[in-house]
Amino acid sequence: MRIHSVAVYHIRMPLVTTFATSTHSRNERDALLIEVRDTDGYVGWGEVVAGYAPYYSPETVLTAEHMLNEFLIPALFDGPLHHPGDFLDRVGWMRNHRMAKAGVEMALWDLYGKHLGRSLKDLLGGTRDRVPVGVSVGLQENPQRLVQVVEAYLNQGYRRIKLKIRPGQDVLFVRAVREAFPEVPLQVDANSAYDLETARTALRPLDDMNLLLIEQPLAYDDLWDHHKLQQEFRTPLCLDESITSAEKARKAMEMDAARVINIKVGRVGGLTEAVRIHDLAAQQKVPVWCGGMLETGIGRAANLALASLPNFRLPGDISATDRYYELDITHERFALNDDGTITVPQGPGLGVRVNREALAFYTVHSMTYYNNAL
Ligand code: OSB
Ligand code: MG
Repeated sequence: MRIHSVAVYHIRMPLVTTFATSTHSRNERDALLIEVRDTDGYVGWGEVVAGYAPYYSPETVLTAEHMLNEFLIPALFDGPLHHPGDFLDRVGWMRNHRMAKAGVEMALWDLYGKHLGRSLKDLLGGTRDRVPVGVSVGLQENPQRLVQVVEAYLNQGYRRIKLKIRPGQDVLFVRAVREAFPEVPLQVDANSAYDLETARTALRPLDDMNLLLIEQPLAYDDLWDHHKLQQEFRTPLCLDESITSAEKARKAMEMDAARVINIKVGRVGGLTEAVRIHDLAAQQKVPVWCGGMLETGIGRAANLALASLPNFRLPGDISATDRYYELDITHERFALNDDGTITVPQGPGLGVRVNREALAFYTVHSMTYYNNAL
């Protein structure tokens, strides 16, 4: 694959419902889409999941654009690529900026799959054609409202519910949902809203609510305090923000700081690293699941392919398209099957096609880079 040109689109899409976490609330989502074109005329797409502001990760759409413009796109133009791994080797010297790298790597996997006529699922070693999914429910005003929102999702067919929590909106809210739906697989996500002391006391009652897991209660880069907290809780702790690489995952598992791992392609620097974490966790008998960043159909297709690997043993935050967007960037829309799963795309690469009209509609600005060395 010789890269002829790269287009970068900064998109902003309205969300169907406001999404509030312990850190912020938004009713639209910013992201970058990357379109890589090679000299054989094949096109690959990738999604950079960095947001408008550094609430979840230090990266933003603008830091990602800077990295693309200055370093990542020049690396793509620096000679032929035989595999997405060649690109990773060229940018291995760059510290952090994992979401920016992951977006480019995703586009290369799509391109690579199209060249070979093989799906991303097959290329990554996926073993299932449909994957169990759940829904991540943002913070709601009061427990009654939360129960209503959860009920609506259960009626749509979701089989697993994740509740966002934060200090003051935790135990009473979770208890209301647990009492209304005693059997539903339930988990919570604090997005780092507590410290060791406040978590010990505030989250204690959650340990008796039969939760699948408690996600990232403590600092976004912490391992050690999660280890300490885990020793006092029966409920498995799951790390999201803290796991930025396979190396971090190894350390977290060695110190019993994560009995479950949320894998997000962007957060860990791409699909290759995501598979590495999956494999490492499988060796340690630690279950993983696929997290979400409110992706468009592009990132969602990649998540589905990844979640088809065997150690993705818990339902992912990969909801149907209509949970997020009225009009998506891809022609394909993902729907929930009757068994609470979503079907993994089968076509070459990501297996989705971009709707150019929708793309133009959502684009804030775009830039095309040409390979001058050709
Ligand atoms: O912590 O999992 C998170 C969205 C933005 C930032 C962080 C998180 C989330 C989600 C979204 O929970 C889940 C989804 O994409 O459905
Ligand atoms: Mg999370």
